[in-house]
Amino acid sequence: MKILLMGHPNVGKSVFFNRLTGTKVFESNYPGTTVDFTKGWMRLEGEDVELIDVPGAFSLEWKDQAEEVAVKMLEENRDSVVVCVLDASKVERGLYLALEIIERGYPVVVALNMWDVTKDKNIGIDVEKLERILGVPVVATTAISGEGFKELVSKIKETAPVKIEKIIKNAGGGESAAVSG
Ligand SMILES: Nc1nc2c(ncn2[C@@H]2O[C@H](COP(=O)(O)OP(=O)(O)OP(=O)(O)O)[C@@H](O)[C@H]2O)c(=O)[nH]1
Ligand SMILES: [Mg+2]
Repeated sequence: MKILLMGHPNVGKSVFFNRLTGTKVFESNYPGTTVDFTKGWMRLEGEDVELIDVPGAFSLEWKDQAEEVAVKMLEENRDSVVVCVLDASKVERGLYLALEIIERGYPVVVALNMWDVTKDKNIGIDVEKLERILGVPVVATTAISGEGFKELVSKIKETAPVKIEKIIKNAGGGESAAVSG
C-alpha cells in the first residue's frame, strides 16, 4: 500500500507531505519527463508506508505533462489510498478531481485544507454533509499549523485496504498464504 497526495496546484500538498513524512525523502524526475515528484515514508500502524507528493492536477483528463504524470502515478499504484487535498476556500473547484478519483474506485480521504482561510473569510462548510454526498471521509485541515492531522491519519488508517496477508493469516492460512497486497 502507498499513500498518494493529490490535488490542484498550490493547495498545500507539499506542506502535507513534509508534515506526514520524516527526513528520508527522495526527489526525482518521473522517467522520461522533466516533471519531478517527491516520495518519502510515514509510519502507520508500525509499518513504513510510502507517501508520494504527486504533481498538481486539475483533472484526470490530463492536459499537460504534470497532469499526465499524476494520472500515470495513480494508475501505477492501484493499491493506494489517495489523500485528495482541496483548497476549502474554493471547495467547489476541487470537487471534480475528487469525484474523478472516487469514481475510479480508489479509497479516498478528502482533506479540506486552508481551513483557517475559510474561518477568516466566514465561509461555512458542512463537513458531515459533504461526507455523506461523496461517500468518503472528509477532514478539515490547516496544514501550516497541523490542525486536523491527527484525524487525517486515523481516517487514512480506517480507509486503507486491509492486507490480504492478514485476512488469510486470520483465517488460518499456511505457507501458501504469503500473498500481500
Ligand atoms: N493559510 C494557509 N496556507 C497554507 C495551508 N497549507 C498550505 N498553505 C500555503 O499554501 C502555499 C502552497 O502550498 P504547497 O504545499 O506548496 O502547495 P502544493 O499543493 O504542494 O503546490 P504545487 O506543488 O505547486 O502543486 C504555501 O505558501 C503554503 O504555505 C493552510 O492550511 N493554510
Ligand atoms: Mg508541491
